[in-house]
Amino acid sequence: MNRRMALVAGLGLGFGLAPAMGQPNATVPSEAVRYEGHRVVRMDVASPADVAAMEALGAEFLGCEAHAGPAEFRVPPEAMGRLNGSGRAFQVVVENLQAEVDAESARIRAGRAVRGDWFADYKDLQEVSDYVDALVALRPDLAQRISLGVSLEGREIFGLRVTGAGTGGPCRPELLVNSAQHAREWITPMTTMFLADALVRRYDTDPYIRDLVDRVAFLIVPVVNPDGYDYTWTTARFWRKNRRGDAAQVWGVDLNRNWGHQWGLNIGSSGNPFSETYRGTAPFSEPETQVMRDFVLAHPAIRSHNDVHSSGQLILFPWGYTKELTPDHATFEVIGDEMHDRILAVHGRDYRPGPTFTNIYPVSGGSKDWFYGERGVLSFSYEMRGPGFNPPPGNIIPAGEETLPATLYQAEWIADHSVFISDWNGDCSITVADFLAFLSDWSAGAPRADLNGDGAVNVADFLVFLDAYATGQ
Ligand code: 0X9
Ligand code: ZN
Repeated sequence: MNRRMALVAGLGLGFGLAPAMGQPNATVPSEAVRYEGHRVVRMDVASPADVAAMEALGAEFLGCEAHAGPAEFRVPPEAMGRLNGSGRAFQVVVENLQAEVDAESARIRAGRAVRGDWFADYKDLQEVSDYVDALVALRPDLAQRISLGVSLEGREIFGLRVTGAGTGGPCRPELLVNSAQHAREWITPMTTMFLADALVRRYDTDPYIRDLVDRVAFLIVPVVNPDGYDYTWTTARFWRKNRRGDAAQVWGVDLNRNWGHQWGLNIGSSGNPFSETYRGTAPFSEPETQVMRDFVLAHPAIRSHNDVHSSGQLILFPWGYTKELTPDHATFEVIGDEMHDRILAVHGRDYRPGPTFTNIYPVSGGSKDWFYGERGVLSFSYEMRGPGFNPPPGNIIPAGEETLPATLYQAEWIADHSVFISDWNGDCSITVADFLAFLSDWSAGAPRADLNGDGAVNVADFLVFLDAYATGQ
């Protein structure tokens, strides 16, 4: 049994569950969730069964996947006796997790008083938003603020579009990079803002960046889950989901189980509202995933996507819902391997590439499956470097530095491979006029209509066109 499944089937003592069972919710002002006396312990685990046994004791696994070797767990005070009685060997690495959370927030508050590098420490929602504005103000010729819609609690889901005048022409492909679907993964908006910062500030001096920014439009959405993200800053540091609930309590939906491709499977998501992988009541039941979906539908030039998560040092691609390989597996592997090599070359970190289902664990209703399965978009995720959800802030810049060339490679790949099959008349938009133009070439047997390249123009080519047309490719 993999880790997430164990968590769902077990006691469900995720960090995020504490507030769901307690008072804090959207309607009643609430006390911060505290981790007083919670320890973090490290031990050697031999198999996922060991992780499941620890969860049965009331501990939470803090890794991204269960494999043999050292693993860390959060142990609430009431579970400590059970752990001591279990006879397992362990080492306490954090005596009091609340002290860590307090130290983190004190450090961030103190850091605000000194002017310094924006990437020196983590930033709250307002600070991220302000930095988007600052980058736009710096280079209005390259960057515009975009507003995609609003969250469940009415917060703006914002981002920026970065592209140069350059030579790319009106058909330029778009790369969407988003982060913080999961609220507590604080290093992820820092990483995507690092990308935005590099594109804007290095455009004039770095010819590689300039060329890509001229050929590709970068759409960067740093916080997909602004309600959850804000909540991790004000109330519960380790909250994961959005803030779905009722007047009595908030349970939250895991936004990365709410996307509408193979949604609702019991492998890779949960129907239990108090699970950390709760999928919601229907595909796209949540405003945050609706906003992202509608944005993508309105941008058919999005050719590639990266949904940034933490942690575990992985590069993930579809599928998440099945162990079957996608028809584009070879392409995903080529791109994933190059991203891996580029990351490794920067600071020596090994981000293992592979399909979500086998490289981490089953995920159904995840964003990547929808992007690829419904839109034909080459969709990836990073699981950033850890440890856990609050790596020391000295990791922010290295994390940004190492993933930057890999994300630029994604852009390079789409810049080099962006022929829009269904833009038959070449006007950069895909409309019924393209359909009619294709139809006329196809029925005349024009060589150009031999889309599968088998030397004949027949119904198989028609189906290739139809599929491309339907998915905006
Ligand atoms: O469980 C998840 O959603 C991701 N791991 S995390 O520890 N960051 O929560 C894995 C996500 C795989 N990605 C998609 N299918 N989009
Ligand atoms: Zn995540």
